[in-house]
Parts: sequence; structure tokens; C-alpha cells
Amino acid sequence: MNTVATAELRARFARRLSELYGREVPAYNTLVEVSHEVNRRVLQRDGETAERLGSINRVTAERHGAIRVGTPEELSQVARIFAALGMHPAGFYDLRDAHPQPIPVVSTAFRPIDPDELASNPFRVFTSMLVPQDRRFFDEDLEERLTRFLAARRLFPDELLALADRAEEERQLGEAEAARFLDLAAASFALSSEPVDRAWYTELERISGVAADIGGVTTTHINHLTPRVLDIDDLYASMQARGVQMIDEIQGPPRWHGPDVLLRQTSFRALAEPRTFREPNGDIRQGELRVRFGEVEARGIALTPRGRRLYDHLVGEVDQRLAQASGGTRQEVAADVWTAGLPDSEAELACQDLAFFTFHPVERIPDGTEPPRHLAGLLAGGWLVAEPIVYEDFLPRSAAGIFASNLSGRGEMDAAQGGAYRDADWLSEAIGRPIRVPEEVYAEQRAVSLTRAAAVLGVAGDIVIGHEPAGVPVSGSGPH
Ligand code: OOG
Ligand code: NI
Repeated sequence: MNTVATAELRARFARRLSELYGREVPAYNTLVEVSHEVNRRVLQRDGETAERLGSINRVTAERHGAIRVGTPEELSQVARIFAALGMHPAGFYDLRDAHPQPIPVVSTAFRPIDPDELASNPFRVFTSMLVPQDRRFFDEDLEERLTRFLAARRLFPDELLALADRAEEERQLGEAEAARFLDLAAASFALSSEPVDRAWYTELERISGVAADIGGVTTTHINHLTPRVLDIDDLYASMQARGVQMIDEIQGPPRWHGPDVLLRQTSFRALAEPRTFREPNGDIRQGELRVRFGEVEARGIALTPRGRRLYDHLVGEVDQRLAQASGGTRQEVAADVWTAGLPDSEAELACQDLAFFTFHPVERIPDGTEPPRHLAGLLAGGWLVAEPIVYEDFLPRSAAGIFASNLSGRGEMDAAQGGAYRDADWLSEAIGRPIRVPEEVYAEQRAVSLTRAAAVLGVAGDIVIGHEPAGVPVSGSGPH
């Protein structure tokens, strides 16, 4: 019997969602088309350096989805479905105190963790869960009604969950079961034609459009599906030129002359979609909702905790300069701040422990010199080459910006009330699965490569991330 292994199941699921979402939101097809044009252009312009952060095949197929659920039970069911696809929770994002607008959710991302799995298909899903217990958004009465509403709905059929558990355990499914699993899984994320209770939806919408989108309906749906591009500035301009209105800014790091780091994202505004409503008088009527938008992203090198602190500091400095109204757009100010604050070469990002790389020994003709112990000497001397580790995760500030720019109202929040405490441990406990810390995953990959490199080169002890201390001569400065 033919079987479908985890990675293939994931690839098929990503394609199914892409077809589904393209039927539901035709503007997504335009976005994908323009993304492909941009990627072809960059490949022509930059040659093989265009593929420094991922092969064109990977980048072309790459998507992230976003979904939103209401309870820990629902999230743990989502976790079972994604585990069947080799996607595991990584990262914890609390968007409840986000600027410019708080969102009553906490989030994680389900994604492949292993580099080989990422290479075969990097599909990931940013998944948010409502926090009805947070008094800043919901009073006791509303929490109670919301909790009851959510407890009464069933997002995923038992048959789907049973197939998911089997796929997770056996790391494959038979062809027929795989087909059934994919049908049920894709159907669970399709937009429902079930009438929306107008009064209930509106009550929640006053607090937050996201609360209404999650807790105001009896089903969930894919909110967006995001292709990856190699030049997001080109994409932004190309979409505008086609008459698609984009949000005001590209979120995340600015365009600058140095290496791409972390993640840059932008989106087009949520489109009005026809939905059926049950009016307070019982009438069923056609109406529309604007909740689903189109997003696109460009990925860069993962930053170390030290690099991330520097990044956050630079973002703060950009905010400060903009608040002082010194003139210039955020992009212009940020490009200046970055040029002054961040090394502009991969080698310096690696040696100053600002960004993550894996390191690989180079075949060289023995000339009697001993390899140095420090990374800078090993790279400069041609003993090692560095391969960037791509950032596979998300940025809370960008996520908040994307959420906020697609909400029509500002919502209501009482900051004086206490918020329910949530963190990665809480979430992990609630869904009964470990939540990986992205920086630890990247650090492990780097450490494994350094250990192997030290063994191959015969470096005694560990390779030191850094420059040779002053006064120590750098040996082996050939061969070039
Ligand atoms: C998620 C918004 C955040 C991202 O890529 O950071 C996001 C949502 O709208 O559910 O998509
Ligand atoms: Ni997204």
C-alpha cells in the first residue's frame, strides 16, 4: 500500500489551503502572481546571491497561514492536526499589550523545527488564541457568555482528530486516509456559510474586531496565507501599481545596504466579503465583513538574543527620533539608525554574536599552519565558511501592526483592570505539549556545526565566537 509521509502530507496540506484560499479571496492569487514575478526579477538581477537565504524552489512554495481559535481545548486540537503535518509550536507572542493597538490574544506558531524538514516544506501557521479571562477587554458577564459560546462549538470533527493522532504516531498515512485527512482538515479552515448572529458579533466587535472574528462565529477559518518574496519593496510598489491598496508601511527592519535580518512584512487591507447574518428580529440577510487580508513577507537571518536586544534598541531609537519630529519617514530614519548601529557584513554579525549561522570547514591544502581558535580568524583565514540561519518565526510588533492596520475600529479596553497572566509555560501546560524557544533552536544548530567544525579542523577545545584578543597574531591568513 502506498503511504504518505509527514513532509509530503504537509506539502499537500499547504497546497490545499492555497487552492481554498485562492477561491475564497481571489486577490490572494494576484499577490502570489506578483510575488513570483518579483522573485524571478530578483533572481535575474542578483544571480546566485538571490538564493543565499533559501533556494528559489523553497521560497516560491513557501507560505505561512494565520488562524485564530477561542480556547486552550481548541488550540490543543489544532496542535494535534499540525503535529500530524510535522509542525510543532515555537515561540510565544503576547499581543494584549501591543502597540499601536492591544489585541486580546496570545499566539504561537506551528512549524517544522528540523532544518531538513524546513527545507522539504517550510509551511508554518501563526495561531492566536482569545483570552476571554482578560478583564481589560471582557467584563465578568461577557467572559461568562463568551466561554459558554465557545464551549458549545466544535471546530474539528472527531474523525479528523483520530486521523491526526494516527498520522502523528506513525509519521505517515495510507493514500486513502491521507486524502480523507486532507479533505477534513482543509474543510475545517474554510469560510462557513452559517449565518452570523448580528447582535452577538457586534457586541464583541465593539471590544475588538479580532474578538468578534474568533468568538462571534461558530467556526474558524484561515485568516490569510502569506507568500515569501525576495524583494518586498518591489512587491509593495508592484501591488500598488496594480491598484491594490497596501497598508501604510512595511513592518519590521528597514531596507538598508546590509544583510537582511529577521522578517519584513506588509499586507493589503481586508476586503469586504459576503456573509450571511441573522438579524435581531430573526431575519436572515446578506451582509459583509472585512476580516481577511493579504500579507506578504521577506525573510532574513535569525538574530541571537544579543542581536535581538540590539534590534529592539534600534527600533526604540527610531521611535524616539520620529517622536522628536526630526523629519523623514520611518523608513528613512530607520535606515540611518541601522547604518550607524548594526554591522553591515555577515562576518561581523557572526563574530559579534549578533546573528545565527552554521559554520562549515573548507578543504584547504595543508601548509603547516594551525587553525586559530576564534571565529573571526577562522572565517578570515578561509578555514570556515558561514551559512546564514533563516529566521523562521515572527515578530510581535509586526504581528500587532498587521492586526491593527486591518481593524476598522480601535476597540475598547480598560487598562486599569488586571490582565490574566499568560506565558509560554502556561500555554504549553494548557495544550499539553512543549513550546520551543526559537532562539534555542537556532543556537543548537549553530553549536552542532561548531562542534563538528572543531573536530574536522583539529581545533583544541571549542571554537570561540569572536575576534582574536588584541595582541594575539592571527595565524593562517591564506589561502586566497
Ligand atoms: C495574525 C496577525 C499576525 C504575522 O504574520 O505576524 C501575522 C492574524 O491576523 O491572525 O499574521
Ligand atoms: Ni501573517
